[in-house]
Amino acid sequence: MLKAEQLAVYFVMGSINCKGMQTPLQVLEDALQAGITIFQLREKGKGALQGAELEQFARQCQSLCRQYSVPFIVNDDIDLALKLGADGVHVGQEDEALLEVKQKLPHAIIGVSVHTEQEMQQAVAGGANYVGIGPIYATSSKEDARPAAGVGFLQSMRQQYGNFPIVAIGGITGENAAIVKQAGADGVAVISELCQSNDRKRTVRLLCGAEG
Ligand code: 3NM
Repeated sequence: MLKAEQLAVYFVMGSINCKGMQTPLQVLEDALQAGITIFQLREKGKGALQGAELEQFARQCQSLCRQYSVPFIVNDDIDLALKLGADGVHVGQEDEALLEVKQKLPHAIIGVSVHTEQEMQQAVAGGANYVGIGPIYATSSKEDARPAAGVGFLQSMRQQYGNFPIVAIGGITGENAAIVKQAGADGVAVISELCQSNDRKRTVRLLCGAEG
């Protein structure tokens, strides 16, 4: 249902992350054209869309992702994911319990953020399809982000969990992506690096770990 390769370049975005000349939908389409492999709608923070506006925006994102055959994942909002028939959801430790999420969305891709061995163990045993580990480096895109953890925890989870799909997040750029992948991540998840890029094809290549 989810291949680890699909995590390679994981674009996370909400409308407030796009402050440049392009609209959020233009940013998403450009990123899809550039070759992102999975997309997560994370509509959070001050000024985030809500209700009918959020639903409309989410449907537009979903439709773009479909055109490029890229999985469309919804952050946190299980009801929205259900309503839209999203390909998946991503939940944190504070969000709905994994068991409930699986009951509500038995066929969806389920990602869980983990920060400790215990959380990792619970996510894997509970049937998560992939885990997100972060923040690896300092980030300004998440208000309540924990301190940067570096690649140590990621490395040790890779060693303990064989080929279980892992995506790394937090402060990842074209410059440090190769280090993160070497440490064991199947892919890198980014907000700023793609939202703020002037050349998304090049950014995607760099995030893949390829030469610019
Ligand atoms: N989750 P950027 S860090 C959404 O640590 C998110 O779980 C994180 O944004 C975590 O690529 C983060 O701009 C923000 O650093 C990532």
